[in-house]
Amino acid sequence: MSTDSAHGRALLLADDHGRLAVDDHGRLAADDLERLAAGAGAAVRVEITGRAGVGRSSIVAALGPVEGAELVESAARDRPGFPDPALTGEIVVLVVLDPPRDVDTTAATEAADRLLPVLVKTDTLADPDSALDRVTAAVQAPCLPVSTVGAGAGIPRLRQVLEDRVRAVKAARATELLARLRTRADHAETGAFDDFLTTDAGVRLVAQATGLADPPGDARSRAEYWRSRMNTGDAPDALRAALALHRHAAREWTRRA
Ligand SMILES: Nc1nc2c(ncn2[C@@H]2O[C@H](COP(=O)(O)OP(=O)(O)OP(=O)(O)O)[C@@H](O)[C@H]2O)c(=O)[nH]1
Ligand SMILES: [Mg+2]
Repeated sequence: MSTDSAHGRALLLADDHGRLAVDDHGRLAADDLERLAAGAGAAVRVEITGRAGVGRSSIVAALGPVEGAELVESAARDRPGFPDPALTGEIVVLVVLDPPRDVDTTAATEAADRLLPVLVKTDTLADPDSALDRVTAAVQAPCLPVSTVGAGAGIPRLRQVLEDRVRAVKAARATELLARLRTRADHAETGAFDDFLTTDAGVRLVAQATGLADPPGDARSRAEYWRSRMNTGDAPDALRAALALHRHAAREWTRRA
C-alpha cells in the first residue's frame, strides 16, 4: 500500500500492514473506523511547483488559506545539478511562465490528473491570450491566468477551482473508503458498519462522499437549505446527497445547540 502513499490516499484505507481495519476476530473495529474516516477528511496536500523564481511563494501568499487544503511550496524544478523532485501532492499546481519550457511539459505529464496549471505574471505579458494558448498546448490542460502584484488578477478564480478540486479529492477518498467498508461488511457482519454510519464520523463521511459544497452560513441555515433541496423532486442521487448533507448539518446544529 505504501507505493500509493505518494497520493496520500491508500494509507487512509488501510492500516500499517496494508489491511483494512478489523479487530482480532476479523470484525470492523469502531476505533479504526473512526480513524479511517478522520484520515479521509484530512487536509488535501496541494503542491505548488515550477521553476525557480516563477512566483510560487507569491501565489501561496496571495491565496491565503484554502478550505480543506494544505498548501506546500515544493523545491524549484530545472535547477542545474539537481534532479527534479518527484511530485507528491494530491493536487499539483504547476506555475508556468511564458514561454513554457520542456521541464513544464515533463512536470505536467508526471502530474497527469493531479495537474492544475497556472500561467503567472500576466501583468508583464504583451499578449496574454497567445501566452495562454502556448502554455495550454505545452501542458495539455486548461490553464488559469494569474498575477499577484499590485491589485492582482485571477486569484479568486484560482481559489475557487482549487476548492472544487479539493472537495473532489475528499469525495473520492470518502467514496472509496465507504465502498471498501461496505464490501467488508458484506463479507463479515454488517453491525459495526451500520453502527458506524450513525455516528458523527459516519454521517460526516457520507456527506463528504457527495462532493457537494455547503452553502455559506451556520449549521442551522445549512440544514434548512439541504432540507429544501430534499423537496425539489430531483433525481434519486441528488435527493440522497441532499439527505446526507442535511443529516450532517443537522448533527452539527444539534451539537451546538
Ligand atoms: N510582475 C510580476 N512579478 C511577480 C508576480 N508574482 C511574483 N512576482 C515577482 O517574481 C519574483 C519571484 O517571486 P516568488 O513568489 O518569490 O517566486 P518563487 O517561485 O517562490 O521563487 P523561489 O522560491 O525563490 O524560487 C519576485 O520578485 C516577485 O515579486 C506577478 O504576478 N507579476
Ligand atoms: Mg519561493
